[in-house]
Amino acid sequence: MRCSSIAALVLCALASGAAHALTVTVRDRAGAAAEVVVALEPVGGAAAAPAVTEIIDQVDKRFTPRISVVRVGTSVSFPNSDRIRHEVYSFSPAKPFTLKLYAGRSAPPVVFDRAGLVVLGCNIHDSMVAFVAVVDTPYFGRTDAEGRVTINAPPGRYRLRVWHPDLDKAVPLQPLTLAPDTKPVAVEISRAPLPSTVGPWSE
Ligand SMILES: [Cu+2]
Repeated sequence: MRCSSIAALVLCALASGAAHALTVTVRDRAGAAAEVVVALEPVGGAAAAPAVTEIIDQVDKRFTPRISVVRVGTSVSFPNSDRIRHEVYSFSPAKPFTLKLYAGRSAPPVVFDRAGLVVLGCNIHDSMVAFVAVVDTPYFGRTDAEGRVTINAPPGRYRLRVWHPDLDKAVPLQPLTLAPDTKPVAVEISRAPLPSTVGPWSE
């Protein structure tokens, strides 16, 4: 097939599985919602992926970044850049673990091998909290200050996942077929008035 006419270009894009850029905008009552996790989960599962490594640092008694999104199978290192020791743990069913009191880079990386939400804490400093959204897809991102994220994914059938720690109710997984003419998606979220619990993860 020669990719010269517009129609042929579209067919060529489909045939080659060329990525389509989907823009998702997330708002709450106050306006743009930043740092919202957005993932396109392929219906029928994602293809196998090479192992990746991410970093969640600890600086001034804070995890940074506070909200991460990683693909299942990602290995995360937890360097401690403070001059005091931290003890990183999670009780979350998707990945319970404890990195016993440590300094520097001595803690072994943790492999996030199950999809789901992992809440991180420090056994010494109660105010330290962070979130790892583990998704079964390579197509994900977090919204910027304008509440916007663009995700490149091949055409196909997906479920759109939206999550933020301050949600007061889960955002239902939304079926979405990605095609060259797929329009941008707008999502409205509802934030808990006093975020004291963790926003629910959609199942
Ligand atoms: Cu600590």
